[in-house]
Amino acid sequence: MEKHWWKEEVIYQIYPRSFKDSTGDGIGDIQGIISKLDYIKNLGVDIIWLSPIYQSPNDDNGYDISDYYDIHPEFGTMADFDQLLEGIHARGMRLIMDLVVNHSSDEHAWFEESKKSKDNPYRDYYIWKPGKNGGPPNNWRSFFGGSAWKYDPTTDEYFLHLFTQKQPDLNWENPKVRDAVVDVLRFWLDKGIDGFRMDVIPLISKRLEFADTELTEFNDVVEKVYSNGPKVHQYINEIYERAIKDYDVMTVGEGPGISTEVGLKYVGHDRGELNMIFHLDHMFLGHGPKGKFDPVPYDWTDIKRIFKEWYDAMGDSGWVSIFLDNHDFPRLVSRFGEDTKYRVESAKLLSMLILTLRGTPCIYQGTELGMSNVHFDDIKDYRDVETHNFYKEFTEAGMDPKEFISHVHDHGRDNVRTPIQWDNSENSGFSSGTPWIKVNPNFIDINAEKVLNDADSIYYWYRDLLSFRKENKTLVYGQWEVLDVDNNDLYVYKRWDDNEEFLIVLNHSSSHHSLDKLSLENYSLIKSNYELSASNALNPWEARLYKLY
Ligand code: ISL
Repeated sequence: MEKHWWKEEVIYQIYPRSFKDSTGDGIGDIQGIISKLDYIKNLGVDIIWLSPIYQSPNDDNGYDISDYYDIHPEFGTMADFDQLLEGIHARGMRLIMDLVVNHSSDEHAWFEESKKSKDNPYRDYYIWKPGKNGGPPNNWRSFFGGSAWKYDPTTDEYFLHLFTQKQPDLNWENPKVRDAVVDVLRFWLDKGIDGFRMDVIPLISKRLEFADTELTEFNDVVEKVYSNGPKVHQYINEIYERAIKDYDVMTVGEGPGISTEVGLKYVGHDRGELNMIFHLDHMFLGHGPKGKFDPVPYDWTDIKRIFKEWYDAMGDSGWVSIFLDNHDFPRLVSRFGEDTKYRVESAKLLSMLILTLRGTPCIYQGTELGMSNVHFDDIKDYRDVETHNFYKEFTEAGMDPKEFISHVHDHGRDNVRTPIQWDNSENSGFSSGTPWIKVNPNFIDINAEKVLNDADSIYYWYRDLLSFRKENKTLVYGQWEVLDVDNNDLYVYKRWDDNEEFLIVLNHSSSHHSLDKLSLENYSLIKSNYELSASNALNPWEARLYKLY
């Protein structure tokens, strides 16, 4: 097993809009992040991943970039960015940026040129096709609802957008596009950043037949039609060879559609592609044929099966990141834990899971506070383009708006985009102005000030486990084996190497359980989210970590 800093360190994701506002305009910004760097450092994380802060019309909150070389004024200036990078490095941390190059904004200068005429020099920067039978070129659907093609009357053709209509897909077949991406990479790498999180990177190579698909499950379409196209590895390898490999940096690819069968092609140590991926199999659990607002049941045995499949698929030759939430999914405590009676216990249990599986842990902002989902009743309180597009689509197809909102409460992306709850003052200390999205009303009870004053809080539990992981490389590189495989309430597994062995016992249920079946005589109990006790009786959501004598 190759050893690398990016396997040993832990990522903390910041969604800048919602982190901390320094100006009072209601939008988080770079100076806000700078003011909280000591807070982040004290938590014990190492690598900050910043969601996009570039120029953007914000149709998809910055994942629609109109200038890759400039900072959006609502976040600050390039001087602010330089100060941030310096502040992060001065504290011994690293910074990785979001690279969104499957698509740009339709307000990017390239697209504005591209749409002007069929012979414009930028025409082939994007994917244009004539219509078919009076409609779009094929039946592909966008991730955010509706056709993946938009008609443009200027040239009487359609352009491809796998996300919103304001996110046209770039045409990676065009070498000039790849040159332009390499330039962007080198610009930021030369500034001294420490790597990239690559947005929807398996989507960059298209299947050029643009054939209709007969698949009906959206997740299947993503995997078999949009992702893993014929030249994807060639393109990723090209940007590695022409930019990444000259720097000591890390890359993590966001992996919709990357299955265990193809995972190693992206992250195999000898591939010259990515260091690791965020595989999404466990995050897409519960998404029905029409996606997240068309939910289907699943349980913990599914989650465990997926972790096992990925561990086996990677072996000692590849690497993944371990995470249970990010800016696209609900709060982990609400989705995988129990966010009322056992909120604190279950949040602690989930953190033990993230920090003891094999892979680079990634923690989303606010998770360390135990922040939970928000339940707005009015669609007008939501900001996410995905929620609004599907609200229209589902209610027009006959779904009761109340039912749709209940799915949003469970799955909507705004659950994790409400402002960070710094204290119990107005607007949760996030902003002196009106926040761009309402604060979760539970900020009175759940906030940073409170957890920092409570030695038994989720925050200090994270801090303790983060430093424990740092001191015990067995938890990073060691082997992993699950002992009680089909148990839907208990997750029991070992991590070991030549020097140490740890046993982790997680009761991910609100019931009491007994450990009588396990022989624990040779183990000492090191950590529990309840009082340390030799008893074999597990409390609801109890998480224990034992060490072999
Ligand atoms: O959240 C999802 C859909 O409900 C995911 O499918 C998500 O769209 C997918 O993982 C791609 O996400 C990334 O690219 C999008 C952007 O909106 C997301 O925020 C980003 O993480 C387009 O850039």
